Amino acid sequence: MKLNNLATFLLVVPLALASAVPKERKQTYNGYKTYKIATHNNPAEVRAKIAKFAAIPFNTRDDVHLDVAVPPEEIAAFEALGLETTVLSEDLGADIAEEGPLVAYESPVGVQAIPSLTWFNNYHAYADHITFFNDLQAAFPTQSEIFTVGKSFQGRDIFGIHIWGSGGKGSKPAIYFHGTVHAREWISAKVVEYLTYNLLTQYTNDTAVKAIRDAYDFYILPVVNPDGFVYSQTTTRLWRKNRQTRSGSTCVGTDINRNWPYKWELTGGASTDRCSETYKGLAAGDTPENQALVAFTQKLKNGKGIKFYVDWHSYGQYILLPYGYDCNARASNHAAQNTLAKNLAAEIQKSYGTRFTYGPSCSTLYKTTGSAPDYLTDVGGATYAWTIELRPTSSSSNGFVLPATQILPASIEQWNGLKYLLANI
Ligand code: 0X9
Ligand code: ZN
Repeated sequence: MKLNNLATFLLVVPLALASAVPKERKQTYNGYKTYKIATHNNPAEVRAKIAKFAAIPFNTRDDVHLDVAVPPEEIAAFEALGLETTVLSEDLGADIAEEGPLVAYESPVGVQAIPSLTWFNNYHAYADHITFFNDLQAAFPTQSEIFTVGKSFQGRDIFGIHIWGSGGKGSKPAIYFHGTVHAREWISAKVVEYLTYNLLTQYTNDTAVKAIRDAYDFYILPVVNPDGFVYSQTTTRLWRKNRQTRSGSTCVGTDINRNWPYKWELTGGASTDRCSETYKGLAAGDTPENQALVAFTQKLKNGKGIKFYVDWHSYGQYILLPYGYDCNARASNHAAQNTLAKNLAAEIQKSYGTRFTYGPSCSTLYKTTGSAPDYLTDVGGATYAWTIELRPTSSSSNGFVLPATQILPASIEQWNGLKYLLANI
């Protein structure tokens, strides 16, 4: 082979190989219409009827209704089925456009400068979430530090911030938050970041904040499923699980909130189908994300203990108390939990009138096995371990896709709620 031919070969072959590898393109969802289909306790029948469609189911509880996004070319045939439907949205693509673009974040200028509140006007790429958190910590170096608990399946750090008060680092019981275990629930990272922002910036301005900061150590992880979160931003907006591959299946992803090693083995609250949105894994705790979170949870338990855990999700506007694994099981301090949740809902409502429903998670929403709050309660020893499902309500829209204009109000109402909560536990 002559040299110039070799050069051509070297240039062309990699290009040809590259084009042979399918590159995943970003899913736009333009023209997708979303529906709520009534299932009347027979979701299998509805699922069978729509099996031939490329419609994407996007809710996890389907005994009452199954929510689906139908591609434009299938809308006529789907409607001809005559199912009992309500239209949630005429165009999911338009809703995603309203959610706004991922705006580039700019670090504040100056030594120990506090990031701008404009962070909460838009959604941002995952890399910017890391920078924002680092910037925020750097502005309060004597009261906080960044930590990592381990790595995701694809090797990203699972990070958080530890914030302490006048008692010094690690001297008080833990307030422990996880955000974005479900990739598509973007509002969860934002709300958790807003709470973090205020815990740090209001310490010297607000005596109520000083009191809660001095009473607890805070451990806040805004994105515990970084691989899924990145994938929801680059490729499939409605991605939920992690991005773990397993031999013998083309379906990707395990639901980290069905993988915790507690009541994992029970049936009816998770799926053994690898393609399901609630796939539980092959064994309890067989996701790297869960292993990292379990190890860190044990560390907190063995330290000063865990006073309050919240797993921040969306959507539906719920405050969910233990347990998920059994609809009749109640925490030993259930009465106190219920009163607190009731008062929290009232406090949240004061800001913008947003209504949150509260109660034990299984009986209020649905059964879940291997979920975080059950583990935190019975194994982690947390006094309270809740799930909070943020805006919007479950009946209004494409819940995971919340317009950027709602980031701040959704965050402020939780901040006001949190101040109440932590002053009353
Ligand atoms: O299914 C989940 O993991 C949570 N809902 S979501 O729509 N964000 O996926 C709910 C977890 C709450 N726990 C129970 N219902 N048991
Ligand atoms: Zn969720």
